Amino acid sequence: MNNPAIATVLEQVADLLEFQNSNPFRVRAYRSAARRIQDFPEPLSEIVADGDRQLTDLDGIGKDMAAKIAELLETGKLSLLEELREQVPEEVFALLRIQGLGPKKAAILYKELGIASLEMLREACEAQQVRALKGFGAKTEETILAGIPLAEQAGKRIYWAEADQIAGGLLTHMRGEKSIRQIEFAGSYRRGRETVGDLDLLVDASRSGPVMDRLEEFAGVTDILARGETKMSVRLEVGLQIDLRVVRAESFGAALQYFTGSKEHNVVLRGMAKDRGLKVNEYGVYRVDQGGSEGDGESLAGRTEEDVYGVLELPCFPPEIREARQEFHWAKEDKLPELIELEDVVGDLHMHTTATDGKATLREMAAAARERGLHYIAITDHSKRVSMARGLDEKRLRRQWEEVDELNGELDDLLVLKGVECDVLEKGGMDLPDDVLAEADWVVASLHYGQKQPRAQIMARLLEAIEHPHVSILGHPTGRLINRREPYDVDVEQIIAAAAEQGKLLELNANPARLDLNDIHLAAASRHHVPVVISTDAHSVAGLDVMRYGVLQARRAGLTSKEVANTLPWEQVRQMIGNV
Ligand code: DGT
Ligand code: CA
Ligand code: CA
Ligand code: ZN
Repeated sequence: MNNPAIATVLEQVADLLEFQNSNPFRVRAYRSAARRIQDFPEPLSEIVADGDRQLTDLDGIGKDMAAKIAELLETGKLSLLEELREQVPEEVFALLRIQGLGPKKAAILYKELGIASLEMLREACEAQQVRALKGFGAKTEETILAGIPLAEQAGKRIYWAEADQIAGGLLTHMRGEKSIRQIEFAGSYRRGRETVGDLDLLVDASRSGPVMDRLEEFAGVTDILARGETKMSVRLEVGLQIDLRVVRAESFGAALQYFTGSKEHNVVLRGMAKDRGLKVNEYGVYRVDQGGSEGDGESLAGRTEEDVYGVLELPCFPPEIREARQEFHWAKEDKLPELIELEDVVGDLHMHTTATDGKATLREMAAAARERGLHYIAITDHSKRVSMARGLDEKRLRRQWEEVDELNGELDDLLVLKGVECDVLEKGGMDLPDDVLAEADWVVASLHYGQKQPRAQIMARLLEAIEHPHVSILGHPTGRLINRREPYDVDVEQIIAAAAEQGKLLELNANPARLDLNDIHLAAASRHHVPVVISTDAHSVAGLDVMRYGVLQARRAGLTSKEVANTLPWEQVRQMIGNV
């Protein structure tokens, strides 16, 4: 279990304790421990494994908390959380997922109106019963109602990055079973979707029994939902379901193709097969006149995915583009894009330091970027409007730039750019004077306030920012937070058109909760020849490692390295934005 996962469990404990109106000090202890652990630079498991050190050496971690963490690391579970879960009706957890509805308010809804599910909550809001409660009001009621759809989705799907964490641990665990010859994840996880509904695991093994036993033993498995001859489903503590299928070697490729999907991609594939008198299923490719189900005649292919696609004279599509959008068209034209890879990325143009809300200093970020082999980075701390993050005014910004100059004098393999993430103000206009922005190498324009304004207002602000002579790029252009916050009311097509006209760039924010722009918008940007920049928006050294999630998203959009500006040397990016 990694640090963020531990933090999530402790947050849940805090939520449930607060829901139960427990001692506020106890609630706070769990919350602050969670926050502390979330960004702790070293895996706690290493501290526990090290005989010379103790978890209690960490600030804010007492003896009791250390024992809880040790239990989590050892078993993947926390008995306290399970007890709390038994005391609180399960549906109530769903209420806690609504943005702006904390455990305290959820408790009031439960006690006063008996609300224990999102459906009941929706009805109560629509009947205007919620606004009558103490501390709620009409505005709160509206916000709650608007947040219900997202909360419904959040209950069913987790971030790809979280699924990846679990998948990695599961793979290591399963490999301990020696009879496994091949093992691969399929489904939305393999396709790299932003969120994953469940994990589909495929195994090639001589016997299924030992493989299934092994899955049962995986830490964190709480329920066996089904176990048959070749299929098994389990549920993990975190709520995620895992579907396991054990197949024979001669069908492994066919099963991998089938269960990778997407459903829509498979529909097109089956149609193409049919036109050739063939049938594709999870066992192989068959001639229709020879039956076409398992055991019916000889399959023409099935051992590998390449074979399955090959029989249909198709390339083995990268899983990321198997969504029945452009891939079959590309294949027909023999123009399958060579998708961008993490190694192509040579710069990172959005990151924060301790000058604002980052956790690492300028020098620490630069050192970490060098370690990761980057050639250039832009330091883009917040501007003054973001007072919560102690955003920079012109004076502090210029002082930071002096530090950057000094650092550049010492480094010969990394270029540090003078940047800023300048807020686009609620009333329009930039948060810093033009003469300051003119001095920057790189200006990210972002909107952090007034996100709920009507479309006309939002668009006016964004378009003005794009047209601003010193703005290089729009940061997280739609502002959505996956599973948590809807995008601003923005016409992305118009934004892309404006960026094309003004010679500006658009960000693909690689944070796994943002992934903003999304795949559809990125493909549109590429059609309009607007270069995309994949940025980490790192707020810590570890934050630099989210680049790979952004690259995955870019691949899903069919982007090659040519369409992503930060695969190019800085000199060329600079010319793109006319900063010469
Ligand atoms: P998810 O789990 O909601 O994130 O999305 P997927 O794509 O992983 O969907 P899932 O787990 O229901 O099924 C995995 C793959 O198996 C899916 O992408 C395509 C294939 N598949 C599953 N059920 C069907 C079906 O009824 N028809 C077809 N053609 N394919 C299916
Ligand atoms: Ca799935
Ligand atoms: Ca599934
Ligand atoms: Zn930022």
